[in-house]
Amino acid sequence: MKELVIVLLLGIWSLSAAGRPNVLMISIDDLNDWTGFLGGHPQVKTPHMDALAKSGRSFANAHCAVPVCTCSRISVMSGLAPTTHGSYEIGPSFRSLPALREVATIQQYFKNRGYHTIAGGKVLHHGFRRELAPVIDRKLIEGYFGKRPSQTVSLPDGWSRAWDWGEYPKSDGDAKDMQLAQNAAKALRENHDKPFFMSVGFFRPHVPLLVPPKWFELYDRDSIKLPRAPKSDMDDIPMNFQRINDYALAPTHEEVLKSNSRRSLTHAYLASVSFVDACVGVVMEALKAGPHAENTIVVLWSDHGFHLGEKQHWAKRTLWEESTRVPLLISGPNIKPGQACFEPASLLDIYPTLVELCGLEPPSKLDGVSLGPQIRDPKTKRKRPAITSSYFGNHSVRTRHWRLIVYADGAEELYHHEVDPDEFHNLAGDAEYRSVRDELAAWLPKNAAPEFKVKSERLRRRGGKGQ
Ligand SMILES: [Ca+2]
Repeated sequence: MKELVIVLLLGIWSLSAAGRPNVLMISIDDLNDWTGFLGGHPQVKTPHMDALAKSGRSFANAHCAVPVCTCSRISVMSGLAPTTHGSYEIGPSFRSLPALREVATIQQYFKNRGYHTIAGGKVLHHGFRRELAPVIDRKLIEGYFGKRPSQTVSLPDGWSRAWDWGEYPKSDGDAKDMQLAQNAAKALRENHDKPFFMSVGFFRPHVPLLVPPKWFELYDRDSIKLPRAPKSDMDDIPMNFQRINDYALAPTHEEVLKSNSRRSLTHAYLASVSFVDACVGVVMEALKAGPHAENTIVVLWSDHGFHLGEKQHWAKRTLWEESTRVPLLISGPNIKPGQACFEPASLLDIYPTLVELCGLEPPSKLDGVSLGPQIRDPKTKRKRPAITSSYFGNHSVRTRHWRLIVYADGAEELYHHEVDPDEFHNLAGDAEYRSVRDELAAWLPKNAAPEFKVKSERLRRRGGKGQ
């Protein structure tokens, strides 16, 4: 009898969240490695994220599961790879994927275990709507786009309006991301009767690159360093990369050059990164000053990277470093500030990591692996590479020093990051590296789930409008 009571009590305790840490998950849209702590651009100013990186663990070799918004976010929230759920391009929402019908989002998983769920901004691309709506107990803000100017600001003729850029709105207070930051800050200053799982999804530096003037003024337009993008870089790359732009509304590199927009767009991206950094700062200042400073795990990530002309490409969807590499920061109670971790990590690892850090049992199926060992010691080796998939059948395998890309048609690229961080020299086919190639190829997904496409043409078109 006594044993039974203990078992029952333990059961009740394990279902209760009392005493567990809070989670503050900050996602950023289309932020590549242009942050101070990742060093992707020598002039970028991101003091708030740099401070967060210093306060815990920065995963400096972290990569998305899919280099496009919807599918990357679905992968993070489900903890499942695209090769399991079948979403490789914008279109299906979380619940429309047959493989995820019975799968809980990470927010739902924590809610089921006694957490109060708070969310706002762009978390899941399609939002927590319809049957997912009850997952969120408290909404921080409606939508994430914000006001658009009545006329375009800088847009060249013939470009998608989604790609406008410039000084808009006038002040931070009128910008949606900053309003979200302020609402999140308010909630962080409040007491809650149970632990919370707060998801804050900032939309910049996603296009349109519209942010208030002060963020443009942070940079001297004429002395901004442009990324290295030699045309000759393409000479050893298979032609199939060109299909990557099929669905996107991004301009081609030729269009950017022809309209003389390269420098202005780069300026606008840097301004947008600093603006979103300030939004992160508002949230982090409130956390530090509020009642939850000592008991909140913070995880900050971006859904994928972004090209600004490298490999003659703009935006995302490629399997190269600019598209797959993302900031991934984890800090909180019992996480000692320290060195960055250069072992490969995947955004799929967020789910199992948070479950472990909060002392919860993981769901039965997760495709990632907890980063707990690397949070404790950044030098702990990871055997498993980071896998990224873009469109069905194309995969990249990224280890500490190498990247292998294998396309659906069998074409390959191999890069040695120790000596070629720009991925300028494709070593695929070089007999000297055959064994490296084979070792990496052993990690390529087998039996990848076929691509699931939404049937509705209207939905597909709407999905295709997102970048
Ligand atoms: Ca995105």
